[in-house]
Amino acid sequence: MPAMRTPSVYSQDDPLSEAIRPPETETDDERQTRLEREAEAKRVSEQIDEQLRIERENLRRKSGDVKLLLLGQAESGKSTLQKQFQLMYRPHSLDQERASWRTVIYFNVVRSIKHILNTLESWDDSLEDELDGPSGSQFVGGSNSNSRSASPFQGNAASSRSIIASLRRRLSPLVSADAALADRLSGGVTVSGSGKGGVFVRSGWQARTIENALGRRRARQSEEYDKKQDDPLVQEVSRMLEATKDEIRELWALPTVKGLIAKRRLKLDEWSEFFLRHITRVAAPDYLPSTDDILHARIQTMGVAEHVFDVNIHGKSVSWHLFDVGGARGQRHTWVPYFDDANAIIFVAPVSAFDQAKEDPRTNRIDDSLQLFTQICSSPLLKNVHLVLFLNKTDLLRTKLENGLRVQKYITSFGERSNDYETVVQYFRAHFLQVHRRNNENRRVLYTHFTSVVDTKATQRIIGNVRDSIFRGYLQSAALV
Ligand SMILES: Nc1nc2c(ncn2[C@@H]2O[C@H](COP(=O)(O)OP(=O)(O)OP(=O)(O)O)[C@@H](O)[C@H]2O)c(=O)[nH]1
Ligand SMILES: [Mg+2]
Repeated sequence: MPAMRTPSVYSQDDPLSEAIRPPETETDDERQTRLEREAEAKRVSEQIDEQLRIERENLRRKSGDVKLLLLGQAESGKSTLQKQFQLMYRPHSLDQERASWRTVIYFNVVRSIKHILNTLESWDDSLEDELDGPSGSQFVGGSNSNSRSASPFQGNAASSRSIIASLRRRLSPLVSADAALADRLSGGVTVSGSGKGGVFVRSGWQARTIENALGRRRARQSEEYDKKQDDPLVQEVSRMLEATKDEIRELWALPTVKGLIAKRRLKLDEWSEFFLRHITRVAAPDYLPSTDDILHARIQTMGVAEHVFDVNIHGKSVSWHLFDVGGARGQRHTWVPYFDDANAIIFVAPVSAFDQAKEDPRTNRIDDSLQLFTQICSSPLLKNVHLVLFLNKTDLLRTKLENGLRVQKYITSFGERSNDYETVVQYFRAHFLQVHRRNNENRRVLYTHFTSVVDTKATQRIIGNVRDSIFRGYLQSAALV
């Protein structure tokens, strides 16, 4: 057999490498020619790949499918908007998932209680001063207005502390279900990330939560049998919720808690407040989430989830592929592969977030949205894409302004403008329009909507409107092909 070969970059075991291995007698000139030849071959190969990609893309276009990307920062409302599409074009599929949303909603509730208790603990000693001192609250009226007069610390701090301690003790088994629920939702894999929800989820988790609960049984048992099996963890949490619903209500009604919210020492997410307000219903033993509950449930998206809907237009059914992306900073690199054959984008920007700086404490969330929107508008890959902007969470914006929160405090350039809803939304809209104008070589149109995507009736009307405008643009571009 041959003599021992010297180590080389060409694999010794791979027969293909062996075949293309340069002869050991290769001169410098020969080597130069070979490298040039190889570079040319690589270029040709890449050209072929690109042609194949274009052909695939043309085929896809001819097939008539529409690709729509939902983009925007974390918690902007993309997945909620996706649910509205689902509700409109595949309502029975939401019904099939309904029961499994319980896991998410329980998780949202348990996380909220944990957050309240942790905040109470860290403020325990200074609560008295904080809540009884001169009021610096920006809030007037609403549920916050009576927080001071009703402070439990007026005269009886010790008893208030003991109430909190007792609530903490009684709620501790429920709170400790937090990790197990998180684990269940992430499909048994804990992935750390910057997102606030702390749990990442891929599409298809609804089916997986049930699968996990059943110990990933491989046997094909009858569906009837599967349906009867409920996740023991979810059942256990349900029992605990039922047993402690009075304590949860008590905690939520504590003047101390209301006071901390008013002072912005305790910051609760919108979904926390929503489910705590509805705790009697959510904690009922036979609880089945309503559509409204599902729209308010919060679970962070990981990667990109594709949803396909058949959309009827002028009597013709067209498949729409909706891509719901994870908006957290660590997730944004996953978007790019979806850019080059997208037909349309809905960019979702939460305008209620002007007082927040979540992922990066130095960046106001509206600023983050504007920066992201700049990148989207200026991306060469997206220059022919139909562009729609949703200025979302207008309901929450309205409430914040009604509660006396001043925009100027967080966005100094707002200046002395009037702090009313109309002025504020138009001010934000103008900023987005400016970004678009400055990055608009193709003179494409930007369609803007003020939305609250948890509002089904209004959102479905807007979806119809967006569908028609995308379709008009789509027909025009198809005519040019
Ligand atoms: N009140 C109100 N809540 C909203 C609105 N839009 C979204 N939400 C809530 O905000 C939370 C976050 O919404 P998601 O749809 O999960 O956000 P996302 O953009 O998919 O977030 P990522 O998956 O992390 O990128 C959910 O609890 C929603 O119910 C809105 O217009 N009004
Ligand atoms: Mg999402």
